[in-house]
Amino acid sequence: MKTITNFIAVFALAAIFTSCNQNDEGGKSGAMASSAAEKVYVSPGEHDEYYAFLSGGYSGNLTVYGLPSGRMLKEIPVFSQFPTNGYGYSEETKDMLKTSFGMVPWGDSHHPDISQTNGEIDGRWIFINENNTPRIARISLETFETEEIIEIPHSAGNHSSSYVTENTEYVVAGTRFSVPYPQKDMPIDEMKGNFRGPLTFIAVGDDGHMEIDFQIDMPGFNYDLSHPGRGESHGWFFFTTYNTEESHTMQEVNASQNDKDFIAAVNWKKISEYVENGGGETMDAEYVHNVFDHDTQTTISTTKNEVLRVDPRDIPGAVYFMPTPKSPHGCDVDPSGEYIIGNGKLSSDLTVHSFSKMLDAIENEEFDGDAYGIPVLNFESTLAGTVKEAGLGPLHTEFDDKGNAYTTFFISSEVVKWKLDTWEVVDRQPSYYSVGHLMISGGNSRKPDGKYMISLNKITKDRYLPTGPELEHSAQLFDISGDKMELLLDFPTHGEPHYAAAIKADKIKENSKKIYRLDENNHKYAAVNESETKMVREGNEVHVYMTTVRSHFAPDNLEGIHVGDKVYFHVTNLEQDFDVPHGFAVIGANTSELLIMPGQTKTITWEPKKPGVWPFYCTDFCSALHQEMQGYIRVSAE
Ligand code: CUK
Ligand code: CUA
Repeated sequence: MKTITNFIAVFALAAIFTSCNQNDEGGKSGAMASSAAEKVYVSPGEHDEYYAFLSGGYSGNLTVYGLPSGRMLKEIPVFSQFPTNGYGYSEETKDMLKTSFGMVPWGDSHHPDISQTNGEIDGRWIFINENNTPRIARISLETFETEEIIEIPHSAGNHSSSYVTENTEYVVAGTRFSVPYPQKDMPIDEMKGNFRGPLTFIAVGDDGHMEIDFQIDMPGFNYDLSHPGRGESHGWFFFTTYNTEESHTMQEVNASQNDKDFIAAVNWKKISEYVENGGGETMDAEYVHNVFDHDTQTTISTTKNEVLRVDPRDIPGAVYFMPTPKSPHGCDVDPSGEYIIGNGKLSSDLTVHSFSKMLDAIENEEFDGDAYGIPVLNFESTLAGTVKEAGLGPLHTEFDDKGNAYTTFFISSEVVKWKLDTWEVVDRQPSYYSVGHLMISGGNSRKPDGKYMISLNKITKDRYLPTGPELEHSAQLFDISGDKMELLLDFPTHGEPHYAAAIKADKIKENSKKIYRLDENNHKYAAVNESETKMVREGNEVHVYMTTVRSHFAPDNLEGIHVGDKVYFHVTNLEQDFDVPHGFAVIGANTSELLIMPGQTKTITWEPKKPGVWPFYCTDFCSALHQEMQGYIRVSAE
């Protein structure tokens, strides 16, 4: 009953806070606004200081912004088909979206994380998780293209992902919904004690290649978010849990009975050694692993059928639970690696655990029993401190380079700055409205930048010109270099920006690839000069080897095609000038258009439905004679 009352209290307060925010305009008056304007102004032709990568949430993609300007530079398609450049539609890329459930052309992306070396973000790749049909993608920060997607078997709701360890040894995946492990048909109300929550560790090679190394068979709780250890706690990974009640119905009364849930502390180094020495057992698992091969410009898709399961109870010292109050959501580790912050989303306090106290408590066996055979550490034994009454509904914390932490409060709609070690609140700023994650460049690594913070807000309301009932989400840029946070800019985002990652532009911009070389094009259907163009019939399939260069296609008149044929247009862009893509679209296409970058070959299929003479054309305005880039296809009856 007490829990219910607390819950109602929290939401009643939420209503008050929300209405306060709406009365406050959050605008800037004269002098302040002009100083903010100067700080975000990037002159025409100049570049931004940072790249920021924002998750696209239910768009399934990743968007790239420049900071401090807030200009959107690019949308990178990851888990969703993307008509703008044909990703997921073209023959070369559609297998990137293959899963054990078949082609899944949409995803829900949450948490991007940049690869690291020695605990610092290094700008090689960015990883992002898919929550709905559990997957992890790796995107190259040289090409800004999705290069690899691996499905996570036995997971349901891959939310506590895709965070990387200090040297990108592993990227992790979890399961937000506990499930039968392996899946089977059984009564839902027999969940308690029978469902499991496997956590998956995916090894990342020097070339970025991902392989599932092992899966830890954990009790059937909901594994919500995670964070790797840093510095002294490198070798550990921390996961928040909720619904440790294992209730199968989520009416808040059922799932929030326990005053405390757990942070699971996983010693992955120990488990990794155990596995290297032959530990663990293989179990059936069906999952698909897709890799884009730059040489042949095609996706290599492999179906796998087993995974290595480890039982943490077989490995002494591998996993512990730290009790953490009020359904913790975010789990964050400070740059030194000493403090582990659990944000109890139904609380007004923040719980800070100490890594060194945790090790002492393990050593001295200060346990309060166990949960399914996993030792539960005594709450007081690991507690470093509490940030008291900081706000309502804490979700996520990041850090600057001066020993400060910044926590978002969803319900009271604000970002609160507080001091590590003393736990005192030193500043707070409202967010418009209801912030989820926040992001500081390098703020989840050993070396945060401490210059800008962005709050990623869940509710937009009145921040922009109205656009009907559906509004884009909103991010806000703050200057955090001084004592007080200063709001500089609002900018709209595409899809829901759950989380973001940012990096100094000079760490990657020199490596950004400019062009695909024609002499390195080993695509099976490439025509690397006009003399190689042709039309080849194989039964009902017609392969057209086509080239495009300013300002014509070759061939540009096609005859001998019939209703009932399946035509493959393999289009090679012969340009070797930077930034001259050509497009290709054909009337009645039921897939997409193509956007072909110089040096590349891309393919779409077309199944003509009606006899006649039908046009195709270039969709990208490429020269003064762009409108002349056209052709005809004569289609005869079957
Ligand atoms: S999150 Cu995914 S529900 Cu707090 Cu990381 Cu937005
Ligand atoms: Cu090529 Cu327009």
